[in-house]
Amino acid sequence: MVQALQIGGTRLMAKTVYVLNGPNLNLLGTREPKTYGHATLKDAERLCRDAAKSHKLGLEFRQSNHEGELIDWIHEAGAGKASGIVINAGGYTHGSVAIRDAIAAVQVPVVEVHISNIFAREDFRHVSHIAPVAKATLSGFGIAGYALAIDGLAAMLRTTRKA
Ligand code: CA2
Repeated sequence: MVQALQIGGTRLMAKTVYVLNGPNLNLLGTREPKTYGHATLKDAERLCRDAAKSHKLGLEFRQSNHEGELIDWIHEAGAGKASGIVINAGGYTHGSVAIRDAIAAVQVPVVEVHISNIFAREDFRHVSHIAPVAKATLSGFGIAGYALAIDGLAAMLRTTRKA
């Protein structure tokens, strides 16, 4: 993992992407295949590792069933450990003001990802508290959405560096 480095007077940006997964995503591939497919979270991690490697980015891939732990990780990523965050907040997407506030508080770009198309499901899933504070949202690409989110983040980081 490459973190922020100070060389002389020059501060180099962290080149790691944090991929954070919320509650119940550890169950991926074991239940509800019609909605989430047969792939596991480990499969999603593999896709992320390949995508990050292709962009010469490091990867931290984590899952938690606890809101506070996810918030701690967002703070950690924002405190110089990461250059961007990909987050699937699971059910917290539709209910957690605290996760939304944590995302709004960090300076790094955040991309929201959902395996299923949340807009084609129950009404309560149509609202994301994260979307208004995220740079982008991907929803409905299955686990391929994770790799697409890293591709998009890498493109954003390239643009930011040139500016
Ligand atoms: O589509 C997504 O990625 C979701 O973020 C998944 C969440 C759901 O609450 C969101 O509305 C959309 C649920 C994650 C739970 O995943 C399971 C996977 C297999 C079996 C049971 C749950």
